[in-house]
Amino acid sequence: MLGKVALEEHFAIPETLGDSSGYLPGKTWDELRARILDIQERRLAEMDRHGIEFMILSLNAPAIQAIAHAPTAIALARLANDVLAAEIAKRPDRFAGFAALPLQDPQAAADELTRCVRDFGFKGALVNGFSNGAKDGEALYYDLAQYRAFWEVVERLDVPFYLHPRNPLPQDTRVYEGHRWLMGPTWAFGHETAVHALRLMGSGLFDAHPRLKIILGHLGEGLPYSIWRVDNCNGWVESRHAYPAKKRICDYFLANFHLTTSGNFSTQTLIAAMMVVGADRIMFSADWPFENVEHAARWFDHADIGENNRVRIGRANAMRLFKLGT
Ligand code: GRE
Ligand code: ZN
Repeated sequence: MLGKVALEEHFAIPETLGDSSGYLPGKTWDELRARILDIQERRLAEMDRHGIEFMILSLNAPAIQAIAHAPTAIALARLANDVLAAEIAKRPDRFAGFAALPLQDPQAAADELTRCVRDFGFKGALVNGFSNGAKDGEALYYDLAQYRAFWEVVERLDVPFYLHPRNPLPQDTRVYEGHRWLMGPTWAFGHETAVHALRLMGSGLFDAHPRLKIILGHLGEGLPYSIWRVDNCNGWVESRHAYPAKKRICDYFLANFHLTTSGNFSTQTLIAAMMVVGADRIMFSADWPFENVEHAARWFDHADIGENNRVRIGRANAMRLFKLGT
């Protein structure tokens, strides 16, 4: 399919490059480093070769989120967003951006998002899970009360917020002890991110700000497959849910969330996600440079979902959500 839009596609700056090492075998590092630092050469060639017209670019992970010292996080987010804006300005016909945000300081994050949307035309934010807090071992999840004013700004700007994975903090990884292969994209990323999304849904955030749009990658980090049980377990027990939100969790999942295919090129899983959230809430993505654009595109272009759904998921949904080409 020509004209695809992709939106979980990462770059790095020298200051954040090291955060992407160690996930893949050592001998692949030279290749990954070359891929992730490039924007205008190899990336555009991959896009041309595989029918991707437009990419919304984001900083690598965990980058800003893992910096416990808020002033440093604020300065580095600003630098990364400035670099991204300059790269996009070279090819605004092919690239747009998601802001990196220093959520260690909610007000600074709101200000930075506002700056990026207003001055650079960024399409929203991509945030790598919880932010490290100033206290040792502190993980700041965005359902916490101190984030409500930030979310109000996101809703007012009317831009999506991509909740991207990161690993849990070392002290929260006991279940993976002796099984390090489960860390990162294999399993820990998805689990960490799914729980964060459930926290947002159960917190009442979307009652207060019903127009928020949250994007999850990897076909929803397992949630489409599990959301029914979240709402319906122990169905014979009355008022068994004790969370602040007013509605069922699936009501928020269907109203406030969008999914991408990043790194999850399984037709069975895509069809399951389509049956839960509908084809209008799913968008094509690759997860370059950690996954291959070629693998994503070859799979998607031939997946047995019908041409109508392919156009919606491959392009039209993103054009509408991000108001592209208007
Ligand atoms: C990512 O998408 O951010 C990612 C990593 C590390 C390994 C794989 C992966 O940051 O998809
Ligand atoms: Zn990613």
